[in-house]
Amino acid sequence: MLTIWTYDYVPGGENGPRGLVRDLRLRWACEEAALDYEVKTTPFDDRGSDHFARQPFGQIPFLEDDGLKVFESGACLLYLAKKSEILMPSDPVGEADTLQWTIAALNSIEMVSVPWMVLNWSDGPDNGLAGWLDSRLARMEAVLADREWIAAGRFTVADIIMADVFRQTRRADAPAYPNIRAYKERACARPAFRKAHDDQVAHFVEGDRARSG
Ligand SMILES: N[C@@H](CCC(=O)N[C@@H](CS)C(=O)NCC(=O)O)C(=O)O
Repeated sequence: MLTIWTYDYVPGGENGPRGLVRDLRLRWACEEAALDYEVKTTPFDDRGSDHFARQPFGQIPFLEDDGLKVFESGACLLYLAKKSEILMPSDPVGEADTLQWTIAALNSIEMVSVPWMVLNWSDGPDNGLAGWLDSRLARMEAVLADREWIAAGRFTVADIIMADVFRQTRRADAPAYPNIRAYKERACARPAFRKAHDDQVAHFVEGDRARSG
């Protein structure tokens, strides 16, 4: 049985992260591949030494599989992808394509979009990183002009990470990026995404009850 670890609580409200917390990536992959999993929690408020022992930055998600432990959502996704061809083709060409786009989502898009998002809080959307982010989004807009899914000619784990990176980046919703928006909508219409999303939201509602009770 796989265990996906997340927080017991994250702030709610309109600008809170519920529905965007990165354990969703792992839930989504397990749902797509019909892998059995459970969800366990670590405290959001008091991150103790046992949390840092499992995730050196005190973040979530992290994954356990029969004693084996993995952190970093990208590493967890690639670990899960080894368990099911639904997530990553086993032929060398399809596998390489899936790997390269998984890393591109993390290391070429998210590495720009997260710093942009942080600056957005203080300096607004047209902050000093907007041009850099726009150049990456414009390239993705062109790439997505003629493909339904990002790698291997079909849905793979690379779509889970790419679509989720776009979900976290409000700038990707700009009118300049219709292909990105359509891609994100395709991904989010998948039953596995909807289940993962709704389960995460319900998890944090339940967490609220536990805190107030
Ligand atoms: N690179 C990490 C980032 C993980 C991350 O940012 N997790 C957020 C939740 S979505 C978190 O734990 N934030 C609290 C913090 O950074 O202290 C990954 O992809 O797993």
